[in-house]
This record gives sequence, structure tokens and C-alpha cells, in this order.
Amino acid sequence: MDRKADTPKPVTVYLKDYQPPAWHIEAVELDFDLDPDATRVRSRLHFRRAQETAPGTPLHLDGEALELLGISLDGEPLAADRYRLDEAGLEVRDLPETGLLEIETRIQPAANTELSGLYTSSGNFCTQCEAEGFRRITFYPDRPDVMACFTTTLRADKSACPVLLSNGNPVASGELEDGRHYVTWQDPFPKPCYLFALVAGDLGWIEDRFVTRSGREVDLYIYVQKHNLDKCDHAMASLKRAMKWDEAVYGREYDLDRYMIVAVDDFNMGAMENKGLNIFNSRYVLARPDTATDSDYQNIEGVIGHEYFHNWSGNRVTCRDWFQLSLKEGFTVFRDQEFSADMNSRGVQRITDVNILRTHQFREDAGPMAHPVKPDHYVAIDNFYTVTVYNKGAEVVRMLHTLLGPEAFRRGCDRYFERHDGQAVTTDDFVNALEAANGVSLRQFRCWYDQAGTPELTVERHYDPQACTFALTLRQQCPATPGQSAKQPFHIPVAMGLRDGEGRALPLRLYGEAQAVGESRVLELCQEEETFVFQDIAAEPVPVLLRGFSAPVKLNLDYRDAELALLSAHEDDPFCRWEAGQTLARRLLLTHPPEALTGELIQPLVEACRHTLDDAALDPALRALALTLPGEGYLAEFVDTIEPQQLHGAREALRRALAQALRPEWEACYQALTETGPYSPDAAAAGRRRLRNLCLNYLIACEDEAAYELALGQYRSATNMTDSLAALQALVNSDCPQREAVLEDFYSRWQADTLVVDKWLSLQATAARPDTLDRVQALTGHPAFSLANPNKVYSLLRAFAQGNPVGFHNESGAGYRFIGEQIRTLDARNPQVAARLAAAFTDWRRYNPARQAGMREQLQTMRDAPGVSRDLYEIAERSLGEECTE
Ligand code: B3K
Ligand code: ZN
Repeated sequence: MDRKADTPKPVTVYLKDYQPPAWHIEAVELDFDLDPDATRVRSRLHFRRAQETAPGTPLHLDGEALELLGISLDGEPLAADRYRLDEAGLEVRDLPETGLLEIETRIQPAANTELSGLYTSSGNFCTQCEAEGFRRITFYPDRPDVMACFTTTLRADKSACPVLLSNGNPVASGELEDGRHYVTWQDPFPKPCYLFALVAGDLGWIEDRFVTRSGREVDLYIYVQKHNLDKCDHAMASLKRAMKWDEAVYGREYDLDRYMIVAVDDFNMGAMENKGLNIFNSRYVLARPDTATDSDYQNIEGVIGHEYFHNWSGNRVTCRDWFQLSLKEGFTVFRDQEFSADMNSRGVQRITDVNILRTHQFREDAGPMAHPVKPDHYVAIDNFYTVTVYNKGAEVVRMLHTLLGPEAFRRGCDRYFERHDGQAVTTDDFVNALEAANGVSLRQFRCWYDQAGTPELTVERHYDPQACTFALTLRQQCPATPGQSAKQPFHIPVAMGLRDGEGRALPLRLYGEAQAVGESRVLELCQEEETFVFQDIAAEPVPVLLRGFSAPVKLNLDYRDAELALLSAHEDDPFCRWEAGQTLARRLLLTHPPEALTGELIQPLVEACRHTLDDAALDPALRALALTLPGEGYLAEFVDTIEPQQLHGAREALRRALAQALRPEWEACYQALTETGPYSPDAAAAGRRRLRNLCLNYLIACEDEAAYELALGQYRSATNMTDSLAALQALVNSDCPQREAVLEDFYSRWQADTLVVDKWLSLQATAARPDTLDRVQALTGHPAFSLANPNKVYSLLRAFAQGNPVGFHNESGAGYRFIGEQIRTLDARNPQVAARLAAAFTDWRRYNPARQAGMREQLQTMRDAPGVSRDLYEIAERSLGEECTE
């Protein structure tokens, strides 16, 4: 079907068309007269023609939703025939080699519902410029390879906006007429405009200080709405830990005299690394024991770290173009994952990260939106802030770390930062630096950046008792993805080991080696198929593959159940140990009907769980992870046609069976972990709460009075949000008669705290109950909900569409129609958020014909809607695109 004739077909941008900028902007001075309804922006651009550019080449300035008030060149108004204004921006002709362009525009921050560019949130001004929001502030070459020094003056009403912030250092300030005042900020580091930021409003702040390794003093500030001032300490402590960690692990120091973080309630994403002035979604800053859960505390630390680490991986060295997005995002996610691993439990962190990757990225990589870590075309770049670019990108950097080893990796990073400081570069430049610093070739490794799809790694083993050798044959195969049918073999690091029948690690001597080299090593698979032969193996061993999940691949190895049980009890690597147990559970869930999941059949799993529960030597958080059944989203990757109700039914049946079989053990463990001291978010305490709340989750599956009482008691007496929310969640997903009353109690207690209300919405949206759709529909009319606030949309609508498969995929198709309609309404207001929500429909081909029809219909309606945004159009169009055949 064609789009309506009146909407022009969105343009596709290709990596192969990249051209360096024809004009440089050497410095820019911005002057903002802030007013929510009519802000005047004066910009002074000091331009210079690039050496390679032919004289006469026009200067293109991007601009969107701007009202042009005036334009002059070197102090003289520019004649109308010297410039042309259209939908996309401004083209200026016949410019001298260098000069000064002055442009005045007017914008309406309060009417900016897209939350891209300059907008207001809770009455305060803030900005979001990545990827292409700066063009909604003023006319400018809005591309990351144009780097300039910014000087920014903010003028505003002093009582409404006592705080005026921008990038860099304040260099001047003073009073103006009519109760207004001004502050001028100067950022000494040249930067692309996507890193520009301003904030103005009536904010409170906390401050602290960090002394860098070389003795420089940095002032640290966190700005929030005043009623949130008591929720900033954890963010500040996290920031200081991140600064210290980057010095210790990467030798990177902070470079300005101040580092500012501002929390706002209305934000499309998690946070933004603007130079010296990070702007955060308030959910990644604010925490108090009674309002934030352990995972909120964890996420805050991770995101604070992530944005801080961007100061080097992203800001000092930035991206040449948006196809290189993973250069900064993949690398920075790897850095924040490692930071969190060092601050907390490495094993728990790795399992959590692998879970996200396999549940979400593998799914993306197997569907119509599959794209390489370095995509080669896009319609709306905001659609490519994906789990592939971020999380698979981080896996690619992790593999480089694994292949080179920590010292060589660090040498390579040092070389990268030295060579490219102040430049806008490519993922290839990153790999080149690693090669150059270490004299190695990573030629084949580069496939990971260019080829989409998750490779399958199939392992065959052969034990020869006469020769005492054990052969592992590794074969890789990567499925076709849209636009890529044939693939080159990848360079895959396979961290591995062997264990004997008692679970003991064996020394590893490969064929031809004089002696064994440790008990864990990294095999490098570069061909389609390779065989590795180990010697001196006295009896058939159990192979352990992908320790630490050393490559983002799907492993096929025909383990016997007894081998999995052995690994789940004896393997040292936390990931492989956990994986063995998950595989056992997954086999049960996928090969038997729910009613069969009881008695003898599940006895080995019951025993494994009993063993884990009793294993006091094992970190409680790892015990909790091992005792958690594989999620429905992950299980869905293993079936041809996803039947949500069936997967859910099987998982619930097994959960109930385990609950009943181990009832006294869950109870004893729960009681043993009861704590009375003050709350601390540290990893050990959080791990104990996690295990205890998992016990509660099993107990409530028994659906009896005693379990309800336990949960109600925990809800009433909880002194922290982790325990309070866990009890509430257990109750909401049970048949406990008091469930509604408790939900109401929670709301009346927390209705003034918007982030806590988000949790309340999510709990209801993800409840596996027959009336959930009705309830979610009703909640869209509740005063607590608003389509204008992305967090509310994510907490209610996305939680339902992507976190409640049974509800969303209801046979009637009502879930599809409801979410489809919400997306279309939202698209007119905030296309980025609408497009993110639309991802719920992308995998329509994975379902039965009736569901396929229902989902496809919504995608078509979205795509063909008059005035559909580029963002939503691209998601719908690609999702509907031709099926990819091998
Ligand atoms: N770099 C920002 C993402 C901006 C999103 C633009 N749509 C957050 C981050 O990854 O740090
Ligand atoms: Zn980032």
C-alpha cells in the first residue's frame, strides 16, 4: 500500500554517501532570551570554508520548526537572493572564505512536545540535542563532525529562573532591566552541537568536590526540583566513584572545573552526556531508601557512570557521523558494565547484562529491524539507539578486550584517545588504534561491526579413550538478515574449560603444545569450522563453553541433563554455572505440557534448587539468579511460533510446582534473611533482599492464607521500597483478597511522588490477570497518567505491550488495537516515544496467523496514517518489509 499522496516519502540516509563538511564553524556565540512561549535565539557563527571546498559552494544550515527573524553577514543584512529557506533549513550562497553570520530566530519551548531541542519540563527550561535536536534551536550544520567552541549567554526572568546553566565555565553574569538577569558560559573544548545544553529554572542543588589524580579540583553539582533535594546523595556518591574508576582503569581524568547534572521529569531517554552539563531523566538520579528499589540504586550508579565516561568516549573523541554511533555507545556501555562489575558483583552484573542481550538484542537481530552494530542506512537516526548499537556494540568491545587481554586493550585505548583527542572519528579508527598499539591484525574481527544477525556456534565433541584426546569441533553459521544474505565467518573468542566427572577443572594442553596452559583459555574460531584437540584427558570430560559469555552467539551443544546438573553445582564461572541451571529448566519448560511439570519429571530440578538454596557459601544474589526460571521473552527465542499463553502457563506451572515441593525451604530461607538494620544499597545487602523476595515470590505461588499473610506483613512493615514493592508485586499477581486494597493504599501513600507512581502503573500493566487490558485502558484516564510524560508512557503502555505478553497478545486482538491507537495519538505529539512503543509490533511474524493479521493491521495503519512521523514510518515500514529468506 502507498502512503498518502500528501506526505512526502521520508528520505533514507546512507553511510556510503558520507561527505566531509564543506564549511567549518570555528566558534559560535549563542544568546538566548528565554521565554516559555517565545524565546529569541541570536547566533553568531564564525565560519570558514574547508580547504577542499570549491569557492561558490553554498553553506547548508539545518533548521526545523524555527521562525527566522533576521540574518546578516559581517554586520550587513543579507539580501534575500543570498539565501533560501525550506523545510530542512537554510542555504546561504556566495559566502567569502571566512566571515561571521548572525542569525536570529524565535522558538516556543513550552509548545515543544517532542522533547527534542529546547523545551520546558515542570516549568524549567532544558534541552536535548542528540541526535538532531540542535536544529530545532537555531540554524546550524547539525552533524557531529562540525566541532566548534561555544559561548552561551542566557537571559531570563530572575524570579522564575534564578539558575542559568550551560556547558563549560561561567565567565560573566549580571542584572538586566525588568527583573531579568544573565549568565555567560564558555566551553573551551570544541564540540559538536549535539553536546550543547542549557538549563534554566528554579532549581535546588547539592554540591561536592572531587580532586583528580593530578590534583585538580572539580566542583560537582546536582540540580533538581527543590522537593527532591533529599534524594541526590546516591547519585553524587556514584559520580565520585565513576570519576575515580575512570582514572584507575583507563587513566582518564575530568577536564573542566565543574561537572553538573540536572534531573528533569520529562525526558525521552535515560540521560544525556552534554559537555559539563549532563541532563538526566529524574529516574536515574533520585533515590531515597523508601522511594527507590535496589535496582533503581544500581541503575543510577550505572547511568551516572555511563554519562560520565562519555566525557572521553564520546565527547573528547566523538563520532564522525551517526552511523558510527556505537563508537561511543558500545564502548561506553562496555565501560559502564565494567564499572558496575567492579563496584558490585562481577558475576551478577555479567548474568544481568547477558540476560538483557539475549532477551532483547537476539530478538532484534532475528527480526525485520535487524541491523549491524554499524548500520549503513537509516530514515530517523533516533530509531537506531538500539540494543544492537548499545549492547551488542558493548559485546564487540568486550570481545576485543578478551582477545587482546587487559593490558593490550588498555594500550590500544590509550592510543585511541591520544590519536583522536578533539576529533570526530569512526569505529574503524578505534580498531586501527588497537591494532597499531599492539602490532596485531583485527581485519577479520571487523565483520562484527558490519554484519547483522546472531551467529550460531555448534559444538561437536569426540573423546578418544585410547589416545586420551578430546576433540571439540566448533562450527559457526550466521542467519541471513534484511539486506544481507551471505556472511563472512566471524572471529569468535570462545573462553572455555574442561571438567572431569567429579566437576574438577582439567589442565588444558592443545595438540602440539609442550605442556598444559592453565585451566581456562580462549580458543579463537576464525574459520567456518575448526577442530581443537586436547591431550592427556584420562576420561571423557564435560566441556564448558563461553565462560563469561565470551561472544554474543547462540551455543548449540547437546549436553546430557546430568552434565548440566554437574556444571550447575561445580562450575566456577558464574555465567556458565547459572546457564547450566537455566538450560535444565528451559528444557523442562519447552518439552513438556504444563500439567506434566510435577513429580518425578521435575525432581532433578527440585534437587538442584534445594542444593542452591542451601549453598550458604554462594552469594545470595547468585543464588537468586539461579533460582529464577528463564523469562518468557527468552524462552520465546527457542520456539517457532510464539504462543504467549502457553509459555506463561508452563512457567507458572513450574513455579508453583517448585514452590510446593520446597515450601519449608523457601520459608526457612526467607526467615533466615530477615534484616532489621538500616537500609544500605550495597551489593551484599541487595543480594540478600533479592533472594528473600524471590522466596516470597515462590511462597505466594502456593496461594494460601499463610503466604498472603507473609506478603501483607512485609508490605505493612517494610522500611524500604525494595521490600515494599516486592510484597505489593507478589500480592498483585496473586488471588489474595486484599490485593485491590493494598494497591489503593500504595497509591494514596505515594501519589505525590511521580517516580513511585510509575512503579504502581507498571505493576498493574504487567500483572498476569484476565482484566489487565481493561485496567490499563482505564488507567490512561487516571490523573496519574499522561501521554505528555515519556516515563508514564513507558511505565503503563510499554510495560503492557512489551512486558505483558499474555495481555498484549490476547486472542481477541484488543491489546493490539488499544496500543496501536495510543501510538497514533502519541505520534502527533512525540514521534520518538511513539516509535519506541511501536517496536512491540515488529516481531509479528513470530506469532500464529490470527495474531499476525492483527499486528500487521496495526503496523499498516500506523505507516499509512496521514502526517505520520519519519520515526514511526520507519519502524512500521521496516517491520512490514519483505521477509528475509536464506
Ligand atoms: N547519548 C544519549 C542518547 C541520546 C538519545 C537521542 N535520541 C544517552 C546515552 O547513551 O548516554
Ligand atoms: Zn551513551
